[in-house]
Order: sequence, then C-alpha cells, then structure tokens
Amino acid sequence: MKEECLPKPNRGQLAWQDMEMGMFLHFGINTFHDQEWGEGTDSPSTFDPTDLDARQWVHMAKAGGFKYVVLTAKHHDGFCLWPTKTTDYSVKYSPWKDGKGDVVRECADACREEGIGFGIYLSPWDRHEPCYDNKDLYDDFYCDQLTELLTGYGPLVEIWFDGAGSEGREYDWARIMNLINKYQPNAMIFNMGAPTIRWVGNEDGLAPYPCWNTAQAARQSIFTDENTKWLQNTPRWVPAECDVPIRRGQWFWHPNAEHNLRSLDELMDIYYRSVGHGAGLLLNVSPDARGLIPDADAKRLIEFGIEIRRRFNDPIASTAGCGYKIDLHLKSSAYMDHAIIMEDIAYGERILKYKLEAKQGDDWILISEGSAIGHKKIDKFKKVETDHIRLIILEADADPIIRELSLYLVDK
Ligand code: FUL
Repeated sequence: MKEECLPKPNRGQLAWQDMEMGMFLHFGINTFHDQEWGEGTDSPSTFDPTDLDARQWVHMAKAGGFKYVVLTAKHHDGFCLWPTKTTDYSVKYSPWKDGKGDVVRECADACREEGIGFGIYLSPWDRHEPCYDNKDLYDDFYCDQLTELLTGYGPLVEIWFDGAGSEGREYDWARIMNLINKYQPNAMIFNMGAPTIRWVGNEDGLAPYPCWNTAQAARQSIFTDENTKWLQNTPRWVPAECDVPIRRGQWFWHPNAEHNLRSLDELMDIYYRSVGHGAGLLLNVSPDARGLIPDADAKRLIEFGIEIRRRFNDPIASTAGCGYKIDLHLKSSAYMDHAIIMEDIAYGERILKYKLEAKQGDDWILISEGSAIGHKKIDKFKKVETDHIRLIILEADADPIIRELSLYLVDK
C-alpha cells in the first residue's frame, strides 16, 4: 500500500490512544433498585445517595492508572443525573441535596481538579420518555439533552453511544454529529453515528489479536446497523475500546455481590488482552447506594494500578528507531520475560508481521512473534538472559517506525 494511502489517526485519536485506560462509572436510579435495566418507572424519590463523593471516584481512577472517566449521565431508564430542562425525570426531582444536586457537575469538576479526562454516556434508548416512539419529537428531545451536556460541563474526552435497545431504530445521526462537531470537536465518539472509536465486540474487556486500527477490520463490528449505514465504505482509522465491568456481569452496583469482583489476576489478563493488544480499556466500576465506590472495589483498583506500575514502569532497556531491523544492546547481560513494542501510529499502522529474537552465544533464538503492533503490543515470553535483542519486521505496508521497544523482568 502507498504510504499516503495508509489510514492515519487524527490528533484526537492519537491523544485518546495514548491514554490507554478509562474508568466507566455506571451510577443512576438502578443503583437503588438492585437492577441493571430499569423500565423508567422508578420514582425519582428513590434516588438518594447518602454520601456521594465524586472526588473519591476520581481518586480511585487515578490510583488505578486511568486517564479518563465516562459517567452514565442517562442510562436506558431515562433518569438524568443532571438537572436537565428536558424532563422531570432527573436528580432535580429527587431528595438528594433537596433537588439541588448535579452528579454530572460534581464528577466533571472532580476530573478537572485531578487533571483527568471526563466523558459522558447518554443512552439513545429511553424507556421513560413518553415521546420516545415519535421519532421526530424524540430526536429533538435527545439533541436538547445532548446539547445541555455538550455545553455545560467543559471539555469532554468521549461520548459513549450505547446501541442496546436501539436495534432497528434510526436516530438523526447527522444532526447529533453536527452538535458534537460544533460544541466538542475533540471528543471521541464511541460506536454509533460517525464513530472515531469502535466497540471491540464483547463485554469481557478482550480485544482479539490482531486488533487492527483501520476500518477494514473495524467494518464488521461498526458498519452493520442502521445507525452507521450512511458511513459505509469510508476507510478510516477507528481504534477499539474494550468495556468490561469490574464485577462480573454487573454494570450497576448490587448489594451483597462482592463475590463477583474480579481478581487482580483477571484484571491483569484483561489488561494484557486489551491495552496489550493495542486497544483501549474502559473498566467499569459502580458507585454504591452511598454514592461511593465500595471499599473492596477501591482496594482492587489500587492493587491494579500498583501491579501495572510494578511490571512496566521500569524497563531494563529501551530503544526506538526506523527500519526493518531494530537492535537493542544492553549494557550487560540481563534476565527478561516481557517486551513492549509500540509503533508510531501517527504515521499509520504499518507493521503486518514481526519477530523478536534474543542473542545466545553465536545464535539467535525466537522469543516472540506476531502480526499487529499498532499503538502497543505486550509480549510475554519465557525468561531469557541476553545482552542483545533484535526486532525484525517481516512484513510491512510502509517503512516501519518504532516509537518504543522496551524490555522488562516481571517474574523476578
Ligand atoms: C450495554 C448496556 O445495556 C449495559 O447496561 C451497559 O450500559 C453496557 C456498557 O452497555 O449495552
């Protein structure tokens, strides 16, 4: 393929891919009803967190190493976490802070104070809103809600469009995209409309390998439903995001469900198979009926952040460079069992096949091999001692540009 024909990320996508990890927050009226999908009939009077503290959410996100947060401003039940003018099904009509609270504001402010990104989830499917069945009226209603969120809470890093419940339904995506382009041109758009990031295709947090960044591979997962039909045949860069709840099978908090909390090993496996496959990870954590991330989940987030840093903050050696062979000479022989390879994706995803070799005496032994590298590839291999590693690119669409090749010893 000609170099200039390679799909490339825009600046927003580049910045988003560098963040690597976001924390999803599912919180809403469901939190008070032990349920995942409310029907839109639960009274606002039941929304009453006793100790809501968005700063605690954001502190935990930072401790876990997450660079942004995505909050469910409105889930399928239609209940709005901000005092919207569009409906009386919101925090404004709840006892929490005597109806004067705004969860979206508190979360946005906490993110800003702590220097991490803020994004919103606004479910297109709305089981409460009476005008939902009238396409034109609901398009107006939805665009009004979105406008409030796009204009009232500072810069947004991501807007999450959930396809659930919307099968066969068409929304006015051209209009929705115009609003985003007008008010939040740098926000990433997840999954619907004119997506700049795509759903990985499962809710397990796992990207397949290879997980290419271009529309050729993305087409299957994003260009299938009515809502994206108008974009077909537009080859472009659409990296994948892997969403997964920290408690197996539960996006919202449920009482007595701590046994569903994933172990640190499970989280590390997810990390290797999302971030380590070049995709983004969006790990969901659910604030409880107090409005706080439960202690056990908070502890797990801290452990997760510590373990990622323990493994990958301190490389034995690193290099970067262009070309089909990259040598990494160590000052002295060392043990290693992991490599992280990154392409400079600003120039497109060029590498199609590679191998990594370690020098042993006069011989080279294969320690790992693969196809895609993209933003990041984490390779775990059998512990080896060497003073010279080489990365050989066996197939590429254009001259390879390696942003980083780093070696680590994780199993000390
Ligand atoms: C799904 C929804 O139906 C779940 O409730 C959750 O919000 C998840 C992230 O997406 O489609």
